[in-house]
Amino acid sequence: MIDKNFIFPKGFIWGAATASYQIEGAWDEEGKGESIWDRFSHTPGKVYNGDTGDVACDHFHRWPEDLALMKEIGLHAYRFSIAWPRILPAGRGQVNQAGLDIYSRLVDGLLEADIEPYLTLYHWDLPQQLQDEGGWPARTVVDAFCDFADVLSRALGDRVKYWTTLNEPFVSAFVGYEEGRHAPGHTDLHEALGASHHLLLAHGQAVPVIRANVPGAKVGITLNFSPQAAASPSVADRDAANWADGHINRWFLDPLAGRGYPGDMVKGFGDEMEFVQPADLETISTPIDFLGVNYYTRNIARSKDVGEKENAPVTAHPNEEHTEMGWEVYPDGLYNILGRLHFEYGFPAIYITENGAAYKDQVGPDGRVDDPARLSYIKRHLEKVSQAIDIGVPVKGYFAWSLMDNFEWAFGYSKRFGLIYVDFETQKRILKSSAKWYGQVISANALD
Ligand code: IFM
Repeated sequence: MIDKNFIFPKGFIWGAATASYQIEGAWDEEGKGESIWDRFSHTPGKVYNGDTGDVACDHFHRWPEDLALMKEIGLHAYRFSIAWPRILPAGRGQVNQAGLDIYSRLVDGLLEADIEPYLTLYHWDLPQQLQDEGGWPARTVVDAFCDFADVLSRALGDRVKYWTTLNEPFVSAFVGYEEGRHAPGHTDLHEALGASHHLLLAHGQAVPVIRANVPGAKVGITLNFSPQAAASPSVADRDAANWADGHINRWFLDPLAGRGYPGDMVKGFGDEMEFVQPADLETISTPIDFLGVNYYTRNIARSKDVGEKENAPVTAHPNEEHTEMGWEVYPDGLYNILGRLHFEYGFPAIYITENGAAYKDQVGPDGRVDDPARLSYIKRHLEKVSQAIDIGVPVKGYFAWSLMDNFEWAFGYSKRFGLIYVDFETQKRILKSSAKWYGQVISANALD
């Protein structure tokens, strides 16, 4: 029985999300070029256990089966991303028709099943050839991205109405080019800042391209958000929280909202940022139709500059509950971030494009996968979404991350986020109990 907290406004969209490299496999089939994640995962020592996305969930071949499972859950919408090197194996130029056909068939299948496609152009699998030309830190990537957006929106724009340019540019730029934990594995702040600027510019330049090709398109971008709590009231910890907020939340949000790069961060990075050209910020702030919000956890910020002894005692304690990623379960953070986005920034519409949790799921002796912790995680976050809607935040839909267990980047297959369990040896899929519960929530919120 679904209680009244789970009755959402009419028209609210219920979906689940995936990303190309995490599920498709078939890394070198049907004319696909190499991506930075192919190169990275094939480099020893980069991914846990030496795992790669070569096969992943074999969704490339098994998508009809996955589509049937989406139907069984009752999803209204499916958020997926396009492998850029399947479409343009060298990043630009020659189009691989076979690559376009694959996504075209998926889109037709979704529409036949009454599932709305929400397409993300870029979820981290840059063509390796573009990386060889300098990758995101090089301005030439911007035009290449716009060509990619043009080819895709011409091919699928008659059927796909919801377009997201980028997923989590923070991760592409800083985790890929500064921390080096993701492809291409560089550790250079200047590169990361250049990458972040060119990602934003590519987004801003692609928005009108998509709109020109897709009548009635809804175009947006997805950012990852994490509220920051100072570990103590000390000045140092409060500064650390403000810095982390600037880095993770404001660095992308402010330019998109037409406020330019946050001044405190520009000063703090101490970089010349010579790559910012006149008019770039105007392009970046081209109005969007929706903002995608990915939310998993909050962060407790503790200054590194002040020794534990000098610092005030930690007061913002993480609670005891953590997911398998070691991330604190903190549903209030979603409510806080939604309120902030609405009242301080005022985007016309918001979708929760990712929210979910990794746990150690196991197949029981009866062949079922019972995942009460994930169910509870999603339930408590949905309650917060509902409360945010009650105070006026225009949240239009929710996408669980993820439709199915998949390749969790540098963690390989060691973390399971899916509503659907995947046995990576046999490729057998099993709906977890959270998927069945989610299906009940969806049917209690029928579209008509
Ligand atoms: O798996 C990722 C996804 O690709 C982007 N957002 C966070 C998820 C969990 O780490």
